[in-house]
Amino acid sequence: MSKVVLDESRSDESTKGHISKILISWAVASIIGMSLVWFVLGPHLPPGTMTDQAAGQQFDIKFVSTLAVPVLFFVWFFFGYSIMKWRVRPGEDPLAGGANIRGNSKAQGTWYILTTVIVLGMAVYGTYFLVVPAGAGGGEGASPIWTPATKNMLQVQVIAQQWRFTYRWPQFGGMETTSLELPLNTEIQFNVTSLDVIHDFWAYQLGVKADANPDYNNIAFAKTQQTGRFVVRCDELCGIWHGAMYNYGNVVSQSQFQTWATNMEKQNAAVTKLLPKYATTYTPSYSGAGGGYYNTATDPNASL
Ligand SMILES: [Cu+2]
Repeated sequence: MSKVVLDESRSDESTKGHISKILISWAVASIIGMSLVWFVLGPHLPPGTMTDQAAGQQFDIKFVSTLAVPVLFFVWFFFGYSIMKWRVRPGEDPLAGGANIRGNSKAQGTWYILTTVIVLGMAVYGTYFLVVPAGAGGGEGASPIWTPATKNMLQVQVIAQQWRFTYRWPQFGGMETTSLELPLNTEIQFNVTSLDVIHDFWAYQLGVKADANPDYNNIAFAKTQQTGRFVVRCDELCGIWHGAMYNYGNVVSQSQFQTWATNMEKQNAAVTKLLPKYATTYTPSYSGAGGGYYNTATDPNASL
């Protein structure tokens, strides 16, 4: 029979000493870790700060990541300390164990209260920021709950179809472009729709990711605050060329944008005339059977 040896550090009397050792090292490491995540990693977290929406999302990720540090460290520190101090050593009876935590109402109570506060707190935080700042760039449907304070917005209609995005500009004669240029320091209203299946307009660096559904106008807002290039991807599996359904856009100065838009309007004038009148959605049900989005006179499939 093996001899039971319990060293002094495993007795109930020294429990308090163990706990304070764990708590002090955990607290110090947590403060360092949280500062590193907030100040060093934070500014590099996705999706950047090109729009107010993107900056809001970056803040949320930074905030939640910082909160996660003490939780993660507590698990690691408790685990590490347990292995170092309380592991069974050769010759010890594994069943002798240490202090029994079961039935310890203080430990249980603390655990219940702390985890409840953390989970409910994050649920409230997440729900608030999902609704209040423009649906967090996710698209709020046809009648948004939250709208920006300004009425002075650039309207951009995003039209998805297999397998590309095009953009219509009701404030520029209803022209349609294949590229997306946006002016700096401007509130943009994206009206996202689809001509065929479900797509998803994901302008990564703009912090906008809104589903594009046929016969539906999904509205998302974002205010540009930095110039630069951004990528637009389809983020809803939409057929065989889904993976190739992406392009790039630019946030440029307001004067550059004006030049681009007026040039495009002139260049596209002949094509714009052939397009159906600007509307929030385009489906066969809007223009009668057989026509749909396309002009029946030129659409080879109109008789199908
Ligand atoms: Cu798609």
